Amino acid sequence: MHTPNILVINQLSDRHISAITNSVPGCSIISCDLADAEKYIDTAEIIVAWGWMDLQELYLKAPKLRWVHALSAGVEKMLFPEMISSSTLLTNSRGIHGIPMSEHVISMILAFTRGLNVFIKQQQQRVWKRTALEEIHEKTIGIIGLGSIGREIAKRAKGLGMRVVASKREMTTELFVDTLYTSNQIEEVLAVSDFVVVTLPETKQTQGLFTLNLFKLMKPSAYFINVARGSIVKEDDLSIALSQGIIKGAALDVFENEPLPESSPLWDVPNVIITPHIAAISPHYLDRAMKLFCENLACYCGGQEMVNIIDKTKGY
Ligand code: OXD
Repeated sequence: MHTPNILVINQLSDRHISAITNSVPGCSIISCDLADAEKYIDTAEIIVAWGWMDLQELYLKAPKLRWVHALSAGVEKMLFPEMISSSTLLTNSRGIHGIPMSEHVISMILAFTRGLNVFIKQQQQRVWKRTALEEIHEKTIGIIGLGSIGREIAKRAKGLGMRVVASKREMTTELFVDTLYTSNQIEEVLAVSDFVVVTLPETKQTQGLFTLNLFKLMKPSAYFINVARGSIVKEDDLSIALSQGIIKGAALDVFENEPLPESSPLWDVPNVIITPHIAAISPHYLDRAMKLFCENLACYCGGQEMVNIIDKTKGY
């Protein structure tokens, strides 16, 4: 079996290093921070890093590199021109985000329906005041960009008695979706949804997709939840939609600029829950990511078909 040199730009535990060497005995692994990676780049055939790391400079100094693997689902920073036009393989960690991200989305929906966003603020001010509350039972969730994350959200939403509609590029048979639309029919999803959840990848087609015109198609009572990428939403338009009551509220985990600048109007809009890009965080994340990488590594070294290969022209 082929035994490559692997440069992992993340600190790995002994357990993770053993998992790699168990899947391909004889391979060599360096685990370091981005600042130190240049020292080891000469011999690296595989780089494992996060999709938000700027690897362009390192990439240009890597004579033996054949494969870059992202520990994240997003690979936006890895799609620089030299990478796109090269034959370097690019893979990501899609498929491991479903559990934490669906739990995050359901918790945002429950936070709005049970008034937690209001009551937590009131508690800080020692205020005892009731407000109108809702149920999620028989409410409609609309998942824009149904994939492995959306499917986990759909499963949990169905379990809570919700109606599930979704949009997706290709039509498939979906166990937990009541009505599936194509990606050209997003309007239909927006019109019927009480909660709109974005789980699209960032691509040229999805950048800036959510403008005021789309928010205007949503119900005024509806909530918008973005756990995908901030660039998919025109943030100024979202602020207008929220402050003018075009939609009721939003739970936002991702932003055009991260960290969200202190000057952003979104901090002050009522009915907005802001989280710092944590929807996928889980104590099991790295274990799942390394398992996926090790399985792919065994395929790479054994000449078998690999999974999660990014189509660099499409961007996902
Ligand atoms: C990812 C993320 O891309 O968590 O993996 O945003």
